[in-house]
Amino acid sequence: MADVTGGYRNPVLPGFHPDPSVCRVGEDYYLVCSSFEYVPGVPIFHSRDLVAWRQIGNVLDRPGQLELPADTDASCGIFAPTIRHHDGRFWVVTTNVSIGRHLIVTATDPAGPWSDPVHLDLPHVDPSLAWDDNGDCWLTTSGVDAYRIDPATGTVLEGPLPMWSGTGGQYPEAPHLYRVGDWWYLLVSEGGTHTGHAVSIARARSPRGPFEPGPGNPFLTHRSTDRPVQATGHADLVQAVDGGWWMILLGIRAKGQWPPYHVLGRETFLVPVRWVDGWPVVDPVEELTAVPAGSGPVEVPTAPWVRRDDFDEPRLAPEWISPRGRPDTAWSLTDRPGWLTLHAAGSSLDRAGATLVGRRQQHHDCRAGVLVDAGTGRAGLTVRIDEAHHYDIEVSGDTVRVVGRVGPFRQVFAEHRVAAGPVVLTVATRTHDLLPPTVTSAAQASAPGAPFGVRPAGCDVVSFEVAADGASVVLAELDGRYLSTEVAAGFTGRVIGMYVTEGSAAFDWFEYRAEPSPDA
Ligand code: 6LW
Repeated sequence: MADVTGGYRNPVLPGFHPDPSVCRVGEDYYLVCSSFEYVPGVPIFHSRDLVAWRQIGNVLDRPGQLELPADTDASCGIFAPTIRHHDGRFWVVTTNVSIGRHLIVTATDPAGPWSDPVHLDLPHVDPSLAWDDNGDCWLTTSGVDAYRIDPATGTVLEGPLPMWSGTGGQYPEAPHLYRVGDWWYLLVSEGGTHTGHAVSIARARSPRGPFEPGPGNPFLTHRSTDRPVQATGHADLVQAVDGGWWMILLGIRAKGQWPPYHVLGRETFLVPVRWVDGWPVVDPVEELTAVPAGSGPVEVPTAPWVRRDDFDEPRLAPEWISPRGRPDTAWSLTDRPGWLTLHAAGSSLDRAGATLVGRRQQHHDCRAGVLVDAGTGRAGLTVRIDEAHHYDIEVSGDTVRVVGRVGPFRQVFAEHRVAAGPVVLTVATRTHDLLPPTVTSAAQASAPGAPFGVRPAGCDVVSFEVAADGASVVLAELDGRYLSTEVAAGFTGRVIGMYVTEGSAAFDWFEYRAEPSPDA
């Protein structure tokens, strides 16, 4: 890691953390982002410097708050929350697109508990809240429309009032209203969430408008550039303790030869904001951002980035997520103390309903391993985007198998015999931008059931290892492009997860480690 005193490294929240929203209370910053079909919903993070974020909980962490129908599609569910602090309480508003409703929850402690939701049956997505000097609460949505509401009951008192819809780009969305001096600023994203993404601004003397567009719109976009960070948009502004302003936003980091692929989903970035003639101005978003010494975030000392869970705590840590639901009958930390026991609820990762507990892949180069005792069951470790895009290493009986599912295709890539008992299963990813276009590892070439070479120059190689009987073997190396957003589509990114698809299995530990790489 370079010495960047007075600077910081982006993304500040790597891995699939899109649609970020931020607020400050005193010296503390809180950030939320989208969770889609995963539960618990809406991860919430705390920071003192806008750079180092620690997850303190999930806003929607119990079934009564979050209804996700069993047939919720991948990338549906919870979209684009906004967090604000008003009148001594935190407020989060978001949309559950799977039931077509916005919802508002509140808390006095952002770590929770959060209230039961108040629902609003209004169109569009990306709701945001702002309070004016009269105490009126304004809900804004994509479109861009405003409603005056009673946030305690969800009653609409007035609206929709059309506001300002950007400069003509598609999908005007992610609106946020801010009072700055005598003006109300309306921040809007447009151009769609992919490479056309852009951020524009307008202002008015009242939330009702009329809005006057800024002179430099869009004031942030990376469209039609070859910058390493792309798709910059869906932004939120925050004023720091020292009076300076910052903007958080989503972006993607694509890898590989043309066309590039992104595998970590949309991530959260940070840029300093300066005001010029009453309008916010930002520089392009860099992975390494220098800021004048003393004027803002400083680089946090980097220890090796490791997250290990020995499952010794009475509760699951907040970063563990599961697609569509995690019924109490499907998992336990007490069946076998010190182990996470999973019970099969479905027989295949190819369909919704399988028992899976995972975390976001946050680095292009990483290793994740588990010690699993599958007993008489079938259990493993998967790298997934959704039910139709995942690579798995699993054990059942004396056989460890590597399986891939991509679109309509399913393939067993390797099978390997082990003695009965717990095994260590590992997945590792490494970027391959600099290697020649075709690489076939000796292990992969000799692996039974692995008939094809891999072509890893696209973005990364995902490799699968088993350690048992005192030996560690790489069973397969698979092309990571098939687990990218460009192939799978959707709004999420990769998740690495423990699963069981037959009987029960216990996991003693899970360790995730960022491996050294240019962007670690
Ligand atoms: C979200 C929209 C967007 O509602 O993607 O990037 C959608 N912007 O604002 C889902 O994340």
